[in-house]
Amino acid sequence: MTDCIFCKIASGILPASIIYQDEKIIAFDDIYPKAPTHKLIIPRKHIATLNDLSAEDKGLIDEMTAVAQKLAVDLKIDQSGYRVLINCNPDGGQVVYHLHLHLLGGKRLTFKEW
Ligand code: DGP
Repeated sequence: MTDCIFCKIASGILPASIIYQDEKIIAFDDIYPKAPTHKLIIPRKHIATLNDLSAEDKGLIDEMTAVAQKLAVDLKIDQSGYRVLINCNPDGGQVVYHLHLHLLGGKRLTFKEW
């Protein structure tokens, strides 16, 4: 997707503070952090929303949550706690239409983060 911000980050056209990458997944700092730790975990493949995840993407969410789990340990928020969430479409608060997990932690979270 040529005009997708997250595709541009995944392909290196746009800069980001990347903290993890493999052949399918990339993770980087959210530019507008809502918590002391706020990372985004995205597939390299352009998938607009959770609604667009198909059978051919089987296992992808598992891999993304496995990256969240690993980052929580690396960032030392696994024991204090964290939140992983996906916003879908306008009522879900989605702004960037490229599937992503938010990983939030480093403070006692409320539901005011969204
Ligand atoms: P959502 O509302 O779930 O679509 O969240 C999109 C997130 O993406 C939001 O927390 C801010 C972040 N974001 C938007 N543009 C950029 C960008 O250019 N770079 C980075 N690193 N994050 C971005």
